[in-house]
Amino acid sequence: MLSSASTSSRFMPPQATEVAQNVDTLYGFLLVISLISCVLVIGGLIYFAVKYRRHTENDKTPYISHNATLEFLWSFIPFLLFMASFVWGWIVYHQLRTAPTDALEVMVRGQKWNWTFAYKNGRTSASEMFVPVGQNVRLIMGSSDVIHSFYIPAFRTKQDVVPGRYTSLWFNAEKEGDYQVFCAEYCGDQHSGMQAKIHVVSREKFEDWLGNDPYKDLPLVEVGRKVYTSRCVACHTLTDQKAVGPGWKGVFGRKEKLEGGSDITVDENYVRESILDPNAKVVLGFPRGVMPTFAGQLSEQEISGAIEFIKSLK
Ligand code: HEC
Ligand SMILES: [Cu+2]
Repeated sequence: MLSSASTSSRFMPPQATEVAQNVDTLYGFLLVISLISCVLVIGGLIYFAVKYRRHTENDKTPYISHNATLEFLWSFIPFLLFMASFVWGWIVYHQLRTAPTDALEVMVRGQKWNWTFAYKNGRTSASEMFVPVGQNVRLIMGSSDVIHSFYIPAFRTKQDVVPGRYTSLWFNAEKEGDYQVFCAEYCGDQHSGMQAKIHVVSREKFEDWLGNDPYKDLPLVEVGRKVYTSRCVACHTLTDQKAVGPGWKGVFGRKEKLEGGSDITVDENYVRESILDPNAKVVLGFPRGVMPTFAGQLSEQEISGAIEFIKSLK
């Protein structure tokens, strides 16, 4: 059988949880069984084709109706293998799906095109989350728009994130490190950019982070930069290049043409309204309803920060 060490280093992402090792071992088993079956079937096919090929004009193939022993073996051995894969798969699946009751719970929200996280003490973060090493963690996940899927390759676990209901997954990361999260359900233009990092750190580091105000001592414009890189970067550039939404360079103070024929000078009120009620005024040439509202998601400090940041992009 493939050793899990070699699978992880050569063909697979790192295994950061026990479940990941179990998934890989089962996967290795299936791979080896399939390989052996393939060799037996294709090898047998070639062997018999050569061995029983027509030698002379009047070759006679003996008539064989059946062979009870052989038929039993080629039914019963696969049956055992199928049952073994089923039971083994069921055990690993059960482990993958059943969260321990003592898990640290974190709320996760997917929205085009980023992930945000909320901890019980009120600490929130976007595009990255911190968890202590060796801790059972349960994510309770929802979507604000379309179906997304929270996928952590190194943990070998993935769960759809659906509007209108909560789904969950759990993990226990055994190794400190940064692990990549992908969205694994096509959710529009910037789907492939819908990523996050899970930082698995020591318990002290985690407690530090959890109690830490992420914007402490930061000037507003830097708060805005953080908001931008975690929440707006999927759709807005810092140049005058348009992406999904308008580029931000030089936008502040400019006269903006709107859908419907009117125009408006971009000031603090307009930016604030664009963040909280994006469809109130839609920039000419851009689709309505693509920018999600950030009402209830950004604090006043973050909104002011975003305004300052946009203002700074001359
Ligand atoms: C899913 C894509 C998307 C995300 C994410 C997004 N926006 Fe937008 N944004 C748009 C689109 C599309 C428009 C143009 C249509 C409109 O006005 O609603 C727009 C327009 C704007 C405008 C008006 C710009 C102008 O030229 O007049 C502002 C200001 C703005 N967004 C701010 C933000 C901020 C701040 C964030 C992050 C907190 C953000 N947006 C996140 C898509 C997005
Ligand atoms: Cu997505």
